[in-house]
Amino acid sequence: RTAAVHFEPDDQVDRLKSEILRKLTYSLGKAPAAAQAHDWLTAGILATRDHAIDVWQASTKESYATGRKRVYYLSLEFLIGRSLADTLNNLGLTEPMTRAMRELGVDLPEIETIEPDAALGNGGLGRLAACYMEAMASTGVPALGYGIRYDHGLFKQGIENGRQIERPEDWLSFRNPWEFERREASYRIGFGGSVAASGPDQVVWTPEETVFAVAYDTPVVGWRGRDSTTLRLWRARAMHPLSLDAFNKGDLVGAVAERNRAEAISKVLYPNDSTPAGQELRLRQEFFFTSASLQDLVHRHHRQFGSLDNLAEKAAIQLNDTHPSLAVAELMRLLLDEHKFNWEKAWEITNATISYTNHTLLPEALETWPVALVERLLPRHMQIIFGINARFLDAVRRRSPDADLASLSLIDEHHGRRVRMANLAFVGSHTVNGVSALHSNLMKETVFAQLHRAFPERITNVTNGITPRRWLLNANPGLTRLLQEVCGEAVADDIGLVRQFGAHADDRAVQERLAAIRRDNKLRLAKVIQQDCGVVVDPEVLFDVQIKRVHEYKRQLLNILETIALYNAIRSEPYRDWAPRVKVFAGKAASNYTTAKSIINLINDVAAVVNNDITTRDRLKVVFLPNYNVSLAELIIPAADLSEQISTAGMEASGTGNMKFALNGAITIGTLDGANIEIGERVGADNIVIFGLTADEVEIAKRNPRPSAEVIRATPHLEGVLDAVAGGAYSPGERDRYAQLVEGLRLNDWFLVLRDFESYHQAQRRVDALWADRARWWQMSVANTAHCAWFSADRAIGEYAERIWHVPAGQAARA
Ligand code: 26W
Repeated sequence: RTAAVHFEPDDQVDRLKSEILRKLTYSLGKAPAAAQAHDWLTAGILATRDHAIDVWQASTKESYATGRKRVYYLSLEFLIGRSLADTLNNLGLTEPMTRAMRELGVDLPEIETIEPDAALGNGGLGRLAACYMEAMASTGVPALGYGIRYDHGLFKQGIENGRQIERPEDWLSFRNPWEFERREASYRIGFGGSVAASGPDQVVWTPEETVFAVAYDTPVVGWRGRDSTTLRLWRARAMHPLSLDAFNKGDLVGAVAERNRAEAISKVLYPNDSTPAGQELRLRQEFFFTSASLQDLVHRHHRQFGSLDNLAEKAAIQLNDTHPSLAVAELMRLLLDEHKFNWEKAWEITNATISYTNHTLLPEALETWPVALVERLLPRHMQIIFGINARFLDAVRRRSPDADLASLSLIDEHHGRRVRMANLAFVGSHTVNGVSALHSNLMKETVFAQLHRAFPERITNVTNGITPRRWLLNANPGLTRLLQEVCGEAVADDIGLVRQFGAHADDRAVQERLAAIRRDNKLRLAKVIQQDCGVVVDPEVLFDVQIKRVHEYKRQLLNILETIALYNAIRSEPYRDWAPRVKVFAGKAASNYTTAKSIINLINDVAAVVNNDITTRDRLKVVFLPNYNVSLAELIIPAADLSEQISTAGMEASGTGNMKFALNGAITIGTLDGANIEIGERVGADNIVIFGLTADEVEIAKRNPRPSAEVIRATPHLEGVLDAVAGGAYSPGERDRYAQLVEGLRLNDWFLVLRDFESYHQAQRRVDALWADRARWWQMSVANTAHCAWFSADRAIGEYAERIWHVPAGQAARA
């Protein structure tokens, strides 16, 4: 499908120029002479959006006309980042738009950097959803992504005196030129109230409170503008924005109380990554967007096909983790109460339509809600959940009398009766998937062991993927040019072609080109490091990078403790030929996660000491870049030599940053965890640096913990490092600042920081040796890029489409 008429290059530039000027004049009401950078950006986005709309309407029209099956991707998070550069690239308009802007006196790359970074997500799960929306558009899978249009995305992180401070994020303050408000697509979302039986399986629910969900649509254009998907985000509005009663009595606060309560639902993203907030407002968010999305898709299906009997043939609903688990109960409610299906038929349709992706096995991350809360907020849904549970447990009991019903139940009876959202999602889905081979296997053995016995066919694996358009073509144009020269222009269309790059691993000319590209990328990053951290770093040194949410299981603490050991070693033998390094950290900590915040503080305190020590001056630097987000990742990843993927084995479900680094040619130092294992299998054991306990060994180590004191005694240098940290060597103004952090390790090394220390330290010395042999290093780098095409999101989406959704892709995913 061709999106728009193709023009000769010059015509195209002229056309874009006049489109931009029209937007500036008639949509923004600005004369070119008065336009500020931000006005040019908005005009550029609006002009680009017109081109996206051409694609979008063609896609939508086609999928309606042919009655094709559609995917509905329900996610409480979409971590989008900036959109202009990627949209232009996918539309093939980067060149002409750059020229058009230049002829209007505007530097496009410069104004692109003032586009706000849409951070409607916390980390991996949210970014995955964004990559998948783009990959579905690129591979021709008709799809709608459903989520919440938060007024405020993930908080902005500042570092003050070495400590994280949170500032509110405000991405909508200049409006969002990409979106379309759809007042006509709005639904009533009920809360509370009472229920009364009205038929054998039917109930009338009379909510006590009702809020409106209003749709905001954004087109997501795929590669070469062949196709597009839609991101539909819901905003909460009050039914009655002003209570006239209260207003007339002079109660001005009371007059807007309903409005405030309703609009609170889409006010702000919860900044928790992996621990449930447990607040009522969060449950309201979950139901709000789940109900709006299901009402919308059921309504549209009914309008298109006149019946819901064939819903499962035309709709695949994917639950991105348990946050939208209420979809199971809400779809049942719509089928039973509104469309008068009987229970059996409604259940059959629900189960055939829904599937669920699990993203974490950390026990503290598994969502549960008190039965009493669900009952009060969603009385009908609680009834339905009990109904599902009774039938499910009955069926299991009949089939296998010795089954462990207490652990299968949708209700946890041990902690004051709570609804287990993972069990609800699991039972309600036809397929449940993990996000890496190891993770999917561990699901079967641990958290979902009993459910897996009850449904041995249900769990499958789809290893995560990343979009190569954003993370290679756009983030790393230098490497992309080289790959196109070596593997052909078509690598952009078929990332699988990077495999040919592998044949050039020993080619000196290729190695030199790679070194020059990396150096340029490092220079770009060095400028930002100087601006944001006030530290001058030399682009010739090894850039050793760990960027991700800060969490104990990700073990930034292991990295910084080993950095201290290295610092001590350099100081005691300053004349040895140390591989000069800069340790780059970035990442946010949940605002209430004290230990993670203390780790950030320690990294910054260590940086202050190390960076001011003249003995280690040209050997070691430590920097913590504030406010990690998608845009910063796009800058950092192409500049990385070494990628730190050092989670405690068994704890990182997959990781996706690991894939981005490897595709860009960084060498991974990592544990055998998540997708690291699959990266290792593809790039080969010689081209990755693996250390530490395996997931099986971690299991054993946890059952039989070795006392920390013993581990410390057996590990050279560790005692000194811990004593220094605990004794205030890095916090001279507050000597016991890290006493608790270190005491925690000594008491219970739950994440095996101490246990894996020596192995990690040795692995870093192997890195030193590899770096010293630069030809070897570039060989490894080539192998990483050449063998990581499989981690393309197009491949992952192809697997979902074929094995879970049963939708034909428009274009076969080639990876
Ligand atoms: C309810 C609290 C909560 C919030 C977020 C629980 C769990 C989460 C997410 C599941 C955390 C998350 O982002 N998980 C990450 O998902 C990525 C995409 O699959 C994986 O690559 C990461 O390994 C996993 O940590």
